[in-house]
Amino acid sequence: MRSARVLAAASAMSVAAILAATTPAQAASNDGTCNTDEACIYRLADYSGGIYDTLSSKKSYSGLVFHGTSTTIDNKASAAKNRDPDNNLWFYQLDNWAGDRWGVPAGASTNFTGSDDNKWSSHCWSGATAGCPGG
Ligand SMILES: [Ca+2]
Repeated sequence: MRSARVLAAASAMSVAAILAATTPAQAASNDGTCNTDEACIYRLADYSGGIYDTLSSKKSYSGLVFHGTSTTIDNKASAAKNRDPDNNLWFYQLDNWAGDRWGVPAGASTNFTGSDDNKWSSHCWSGATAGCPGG
């Protein structure tokens, strides 16, 4: 019994080693997965209907599309997650971080409701992005 248990433990360790070797260590922008440190923008409420995930602040959403689609994200965000545990994420009505804004605290998530639905055209992390006007 003792040797069988040791063998089982050794097999589990081999599997763990293989998984570690094939799993990317770094989060990747726009890979369809909302990773730590990313801003994740969703087409529909409750984090559904398409995702755009990025590690970067964006001064314009022009040309950016939801992962695996041709649907542009500009003026189409209905929910968002701020996976950065240290910095507040701000969304802006206009390009270049201008117009109305909505802040998502570090590590928080939100649905954009009412007149704030389908409104946003740029974003940045205050504290982490030079020139980001949010608090
Ligand atoms: Ca990602």
